[in-house]
Amino acid sequence: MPEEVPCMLMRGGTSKGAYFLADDLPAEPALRDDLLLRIMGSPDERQIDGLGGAHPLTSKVAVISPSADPEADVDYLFLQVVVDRPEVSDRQNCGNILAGVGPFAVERGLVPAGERRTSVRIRMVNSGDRATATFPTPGGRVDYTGDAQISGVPGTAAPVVIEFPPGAGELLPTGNAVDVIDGVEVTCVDNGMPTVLIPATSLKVTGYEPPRDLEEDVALADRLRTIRLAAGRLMGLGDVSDATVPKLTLLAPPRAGGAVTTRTFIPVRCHTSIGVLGAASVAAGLRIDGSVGTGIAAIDPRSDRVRIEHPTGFLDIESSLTTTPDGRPSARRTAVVRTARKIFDGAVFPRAADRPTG
Ligand code: NQM
Repeated sequence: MPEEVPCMLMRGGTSKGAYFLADDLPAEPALRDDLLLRIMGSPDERQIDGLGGAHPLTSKVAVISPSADPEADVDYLFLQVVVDRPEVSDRQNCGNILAGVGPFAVERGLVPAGERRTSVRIRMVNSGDRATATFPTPGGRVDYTGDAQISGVPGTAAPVVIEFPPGAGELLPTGNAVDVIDGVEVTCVDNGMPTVLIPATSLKVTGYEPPRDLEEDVALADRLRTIRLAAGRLMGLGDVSDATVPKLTLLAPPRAGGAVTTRTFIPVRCHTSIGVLGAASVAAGLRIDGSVGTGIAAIDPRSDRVRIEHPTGFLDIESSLTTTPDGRPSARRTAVVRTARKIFDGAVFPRAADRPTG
């Protein structure tokens, strides 16, 4: 087992994670996951002995390697390191951590930098979907500074423009624009992140509460868990009791000029903003005729832009849909602007494996 592991800590969008070259980690998933738990400091709700930030949004890992796919430059495997359980999950993707993947690939020499900007074609291993990230590289070096501002991150930074071509999966995994679960009308949608859309008022909340208040609402947590377990089965995800997907997004009318207000559960903690692919799924879901967003969201049919309001501001998603020859809605284009920052580059020293006591 390596005593020190090359690692770059980066902020990707509104998340923070440890980025590794696949070659610097064990190839065997069980050994890799054991090492990552000891690097991040899990299981421990404070992650006091590792890099993790004691929240799902800051307990994330990206594993990058050159891609064998002719349409991609690099492969990106996302791993969620559970804070308080000895678990590492590859069952979800992460569009925020994705924002750091292109810059990391250039920094590590996997992709040559352009003279002004660089586009990196990324295969997202978790879902098999692709993305292209474009960011400034003046003089052949990644420049993290710039004037792009994203809600939930102080200050400004260089924009990372991410384009998602249509994915292969079903936008409506249950085949329905609306399903009724536990007496509540929901829309189960997947435009990169399996997500269940729920009108907030149908769970007796407004949808404008601060995340902490919602997290402390025990009755709400109970309802959400019931709905999530049933939705997971309907969406073909099987038993999701230990999975981080599907996410649950409560919808309420916009209050700040956007299309909708959201509170998203990931799936137990309430997101302080919203995930990128989660927002892409919300935006697509709102555009589907007859979805539960009808009558709640204000969607401008003349514009691709959907402004998703969330607890710390908003996230703009460019989203357009098309219809398949047999009449199913499907994503045509999804794009987003994020920012990323290199925080440190060096070596991380994993906590040693536990010794037997006594
Ligand atoms: O939906 C949190 C995040 C995410 C995921 C989560 C994400 C996405 O904000 O693409 O970015 O939903 O667990 O990093």
